[in-house]
Amino acid sequence: MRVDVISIFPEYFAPLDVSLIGKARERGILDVHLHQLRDWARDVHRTVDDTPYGGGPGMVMKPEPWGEAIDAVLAADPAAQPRIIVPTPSGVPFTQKLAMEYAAEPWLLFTPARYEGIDSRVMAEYGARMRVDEVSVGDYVLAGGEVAVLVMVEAVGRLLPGVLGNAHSAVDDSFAPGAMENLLEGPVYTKPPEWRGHEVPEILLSGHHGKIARWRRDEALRRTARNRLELLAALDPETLDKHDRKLLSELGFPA
Ligand code: JEW
Repeated sequence: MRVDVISIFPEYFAPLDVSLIGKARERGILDVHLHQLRDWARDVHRTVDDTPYGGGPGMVMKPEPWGEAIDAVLAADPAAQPRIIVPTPSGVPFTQKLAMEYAAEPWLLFTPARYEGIDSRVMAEYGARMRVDEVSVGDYVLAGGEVAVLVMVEAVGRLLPGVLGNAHSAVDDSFAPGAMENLLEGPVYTKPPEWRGHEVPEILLSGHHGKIARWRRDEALRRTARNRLELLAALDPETLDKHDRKLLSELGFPA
C-alpha cells in the first residue's frame, strides 16, 4: 500500500519510522511519502493560511497550496486515484470497519490541516473526481490533523497482510466485525503468578480451556457493561447464551 501525507509538519510523522509501521515500511509492505505543503506556496513567506470569510476567530488554510500539492501527488501515478482522507472533528467516525476498508485500498492520501481547517472548496474540487472522506478519530478537538493521521495509519497498517505475525492476527480484535460481537476485551496477565500481593486469577493457571473461555467471556461482558453501555445495548440477543443472560441479569442488566 502507498500512503502519501501532505502537511506543514512532515516531521510530525517520525513515529512512522518505528515499531510495527517502521517494520512494515522496511519490508516494503507500506510505502510512505511525506510532503511539505509549504513547498507549493507561491509567496516569499510560503503562506498557507488566511482570514475566514464571514469573520470569526482563527485562520483557514488557503485552497491554492493544497490544490497544487494534491495535483503533484496525483501526478505520481496518473493511471490510479488515491482515496483522499481529510481529518476533521466534523467528519464521519473512524471505526475498525473504516480501517478495514482503507486497508483494502492500494493508495491513500492524507491531508492533515492546522488552524480552523482547509477551505471547503478543496474537498469539493477533489470530491467531484474521486472519493474524499472527511473523518473524525474521536469526539475531542485536536490542534491539527497530524495525530489523527498517525492513529489511522497505525490502525490500517496493522491490518495489511504480513504486518502482524500469524501468532496474533487481526481477525479477533474487539471491534473487528464478526469477532467477539463487539464485546470489549477482558483483562490480561503474564508471569509472575503473584506480583506485589496481586494474584493472577486461578482459573487462568488451571489448564481448563473451556472454563478459561467462559471466564474470559464473563470478564468481557462485565467490562462492556461497565465501560460501554451503548455496545452492550447493541448486542444481538441471539448471540447471548444462558450463562451470558444470567451474568448480565446479576449485573443489573435484564435481557
Ligand atoms: C482535527 C484536523 C485541523 C480531528 C478530531 N479542523 C478543525 C478545527 C480545529 C479546531 C477547532 C475547530 C476546527 C483544529 N484542527 C483540527 C482538528 C483534525 C484539524 C485543525 C480533529 N478531533 N480534532 N477527531
